[in-house]
Amino acid sequence: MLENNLKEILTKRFNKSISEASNEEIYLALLELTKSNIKAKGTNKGKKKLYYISAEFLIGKLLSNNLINLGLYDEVKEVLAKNGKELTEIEEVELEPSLGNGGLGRLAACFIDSIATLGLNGDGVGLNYHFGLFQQVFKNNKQTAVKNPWITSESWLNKSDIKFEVPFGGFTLKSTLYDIDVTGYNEASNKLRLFDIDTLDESLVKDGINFDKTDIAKNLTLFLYPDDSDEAGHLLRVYQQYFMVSNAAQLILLEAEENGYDLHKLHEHVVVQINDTHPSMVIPELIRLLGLKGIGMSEAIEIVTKTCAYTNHTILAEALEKWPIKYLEKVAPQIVPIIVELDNRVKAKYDDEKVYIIDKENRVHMAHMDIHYGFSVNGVAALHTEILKDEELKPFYDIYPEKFNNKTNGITFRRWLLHCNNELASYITELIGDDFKKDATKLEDLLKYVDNKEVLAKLDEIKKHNKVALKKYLKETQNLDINENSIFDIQIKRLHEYKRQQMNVLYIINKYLEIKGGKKPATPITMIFGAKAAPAYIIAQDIIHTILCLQEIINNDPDVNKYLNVVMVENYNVTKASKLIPACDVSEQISLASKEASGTGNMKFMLNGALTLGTEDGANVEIHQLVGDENIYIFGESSETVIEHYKNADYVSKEFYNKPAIKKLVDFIVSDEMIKVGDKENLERLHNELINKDWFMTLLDLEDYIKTKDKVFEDYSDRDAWMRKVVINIAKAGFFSSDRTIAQYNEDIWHL
Ligand code: 26Q
Repeated sequence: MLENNLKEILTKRFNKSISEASNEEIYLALLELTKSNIKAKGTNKGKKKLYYISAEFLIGKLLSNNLINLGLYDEVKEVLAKNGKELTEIEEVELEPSLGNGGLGRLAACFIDSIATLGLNGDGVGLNYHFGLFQQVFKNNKQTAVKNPWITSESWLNKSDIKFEVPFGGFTLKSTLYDIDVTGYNEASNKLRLFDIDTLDESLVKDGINFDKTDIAKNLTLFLYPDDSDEAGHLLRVYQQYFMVSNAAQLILLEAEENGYDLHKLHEHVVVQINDTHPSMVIPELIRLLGLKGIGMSEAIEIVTKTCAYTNHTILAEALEKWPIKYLEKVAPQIVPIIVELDNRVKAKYDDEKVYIIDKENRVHMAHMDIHYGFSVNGVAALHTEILKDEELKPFYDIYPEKFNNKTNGITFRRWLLHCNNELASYITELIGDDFKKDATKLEDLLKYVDNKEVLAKLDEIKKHNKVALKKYLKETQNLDINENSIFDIQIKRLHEYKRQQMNVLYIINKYLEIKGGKKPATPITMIFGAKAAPAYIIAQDIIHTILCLQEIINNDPDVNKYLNVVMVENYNVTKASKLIPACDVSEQISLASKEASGTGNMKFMLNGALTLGTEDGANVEIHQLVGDENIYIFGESSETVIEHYKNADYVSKEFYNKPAIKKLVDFIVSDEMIKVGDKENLERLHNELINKDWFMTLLDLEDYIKTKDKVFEDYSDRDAWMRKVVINIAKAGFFSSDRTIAQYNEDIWHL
């Protein structure tokens, strides 16, 4: 049946059989076949609909994901194999849409998968960035950035006939809506709705990622902004945000009217989830549009407050968006009086400056608007939500305790197990059947095998296969040679000081010096990094530079390279994550306690049989609780201690630097060896930062980190004991299915 369909499409389009067709032609045929299968299954319906508005949807490649969700993956793989073709090679043809920075964008992608899987009526709404987030290219041990085109003449994007007009200060832009089908696992589909402008001029981008910022009508949807909340002058970002939410609000009202809903009861039919503050202007925009439909201000405010819910993803104060009101006056003057009115109502009721929307410096605090004028505020892991309630958003929690709730993040097991680690998924199925595919908590059935040597050995063997596959991939893509018999220790995530890649760097320096001094590890170690840094984030660039210099020195040192290697994977993205994670032994989750809201990579690693080396931060806390002390490696100061240090401003990195054992490691950054392969200016800046500032307290936890990590590598030698821990981690990962997270959102917030 499927085989005939595929043959038919290939004949019609290219007049070729499966074995004659090129990988590109087969990809196009599978695209067509998949789309028509999705259509045949229909879309989710319901009397209430969710709009998940997000500036980012880091969806990754879609072919295999959709085939798995439709239940066609194995059959397609077989049919292709029969004709001498490899599905994994066909996958290579597809370009990855880079419509996100990191965790927040990937979370949105996992969520829309789970929303469809649970059969819920809910669409994602965002923007169609043509060049997405920049592509990272290494040159002279440094990151450079170029555009990342992903839209081909035929793709998953379907142009709809929906068009709106978005009024900006002084001009209006016409929008067009594109849809991407979002398949559920054996269920009907939903849509990801991406707005774009017709007048975009891709030729504005010449070299790198620079372009003429003046003409919004030509540049609005060229790029996604990197997560560089420190940088000043984000006017274009505000244009993007208003364009996104005005379109979203118009779409919501259009669909409400098509369904004949009474706009006075909008909240009974619509719920809007605001993904961080990036879509916060949807609140005044909806109020404005309801006003145009004849609904008075007070009633409109009430309706919108009952419709909108806000998710917070960060406690870093500098990352909470505060736009100068001047920006808003320029971009969308029509919503400014509404924001002022919303703020006046707050000021009339509360005389605490901390809860005002517009501050003394005339900046609009987007999160404050969301909390006052939304019905739900959630954090993304238990610890994170507690910190929001007790510290960062305490004045709001005092006013609205009933609005606050926790929704611990999750990941879709379709992509992060079934697809990326097919061999492991098949073996699990052999052991416990395939109920876990629909109910992830069933993975706990694996616990009965914790002492079964045969099972442990088989799991170890699967890990080895994945390591060999990664070795091959890194050879092909970056011409790097890694040792499949070494321990794979992996830190992959955006480059940020609070995530502390620099602490991992200091560990590597320590190990390097130890090996040089004759102390060799029992098992060789490969330290793997993957990270993009916002181009304007200088220290982050310096850290990447340091890692690349260490890679050059260590991998070329014959005294050391048999025992230790360093690898920085270029252009880390979803595709690379799905090759790295199944091959990992040690998952690095070493953020400064209290700073990582949740993390989701930690969950992906655990599910794929890696052990966590981490601080008591974000969702690590919940992983720790689930697996127990014996099956995780926890180190570092607690979030309480860290928060106290900030309050008292009493952390002085120099005091730690002055310890000889630490000084030696930090000073290596500016050693002759390093300066020979690197750039003195970058290395000195990082050196100085660690000694004189170290805002994220790297040196505070360094000694405990080194000690704990050494223990991890020692423990690796006892294979049975290690694999026992691995089984427990996989078995306990079920809680982190995004199906669970979404069921909780629906139960507590959305009520679809
Ligand atoms: C803001 C202003 C201007 C330009 C960019 C931004 C910007 C862009 C992206 C600010 C923040 C982001 C992304 C944040 C993010 O990814 N947060 C992560 O969200 C994950 C999902 O909840 C959590 O697991 C991570 O802990 C959190 O860091």
